[in-house]
Amino acid sequence: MKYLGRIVFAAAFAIMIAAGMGQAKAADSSSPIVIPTHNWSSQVVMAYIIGGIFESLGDNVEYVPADSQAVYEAIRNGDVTISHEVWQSTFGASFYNAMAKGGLIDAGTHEAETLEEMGVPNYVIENNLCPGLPNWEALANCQDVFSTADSDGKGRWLEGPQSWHGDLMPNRLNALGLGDKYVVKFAGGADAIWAELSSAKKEGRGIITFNWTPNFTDAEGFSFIEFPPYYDGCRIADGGDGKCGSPKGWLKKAANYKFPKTHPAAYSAFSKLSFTTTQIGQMAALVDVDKMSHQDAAKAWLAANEDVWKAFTE
Ligand code: TMO
Repeated sequence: MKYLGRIVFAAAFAIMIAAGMGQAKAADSSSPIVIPTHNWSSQVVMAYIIGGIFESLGDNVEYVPADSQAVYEAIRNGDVTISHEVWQSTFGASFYNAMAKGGLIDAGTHEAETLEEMGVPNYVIENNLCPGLPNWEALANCQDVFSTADSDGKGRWLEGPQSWHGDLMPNRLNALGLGDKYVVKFAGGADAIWAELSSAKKEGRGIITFNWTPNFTDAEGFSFIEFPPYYDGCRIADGGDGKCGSPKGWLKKAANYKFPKTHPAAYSAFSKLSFTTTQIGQMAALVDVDKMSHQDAAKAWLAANEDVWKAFTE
């Protein structure tokens, strides 16, 4: 009896503590969490996935199309709440600039490692279209293999939209002494890169494009060109001579500094959230291979991966 009494007392006490803690923990603000969308597929799908996770916690969410460089300033000043794909090579400088000015915090790093680099489809190497690739020095002897109708007899480097990189690739070509042999053409959007890759493959023709991993192309395989290794400061924009490739980099998350206070539950989930190379590649594939809308892709991913994302909310 005495023993049972103790158990009942202990149980009641545990309930009181639990209830008390529930009250002490501030609820998330009902003001919307503003999530940016950019112009590559995994980022947009992941935006809706994260929005879905926040909604499962009772939060309100808003999506805004945003420039992928200017977004860090927008997070710093509070117009946008988070960024969930901060790629080291393309956005590291903007991310740290905003952090230095104040108002933007580092909300952790995804498990996936990243690379954003020029490369060729595997058949270019397998069929030996440019002997010596993936070593960059091989490029000096095969500009003809990569020339196109609009490249003035030079080889074409098909870059992503200029909003991602600015003059990084034209600078790199010149720094490496390839400026007379190659010219950079900027794609209007990621879809233009995928369309070019697909028609080049059908024709068995040589092509050099900007690409990245994690991406849907990981599944089939893609060969990134091996440039002289990256080191901090090697780029012309960072004061270097520009003779370097892109870093094997990180993929971070950023948030406005007030987010942990205004939305503690959502912030906790966001800080725990981490995706792998395979998961991010699949998010892109749902759109770029399976041709789903970004929203439907996110719904399908959330439904199929509850075990992955529910853990972030606990
Ligand atoms: C920013 N991106 C993943 C397109 O290189």
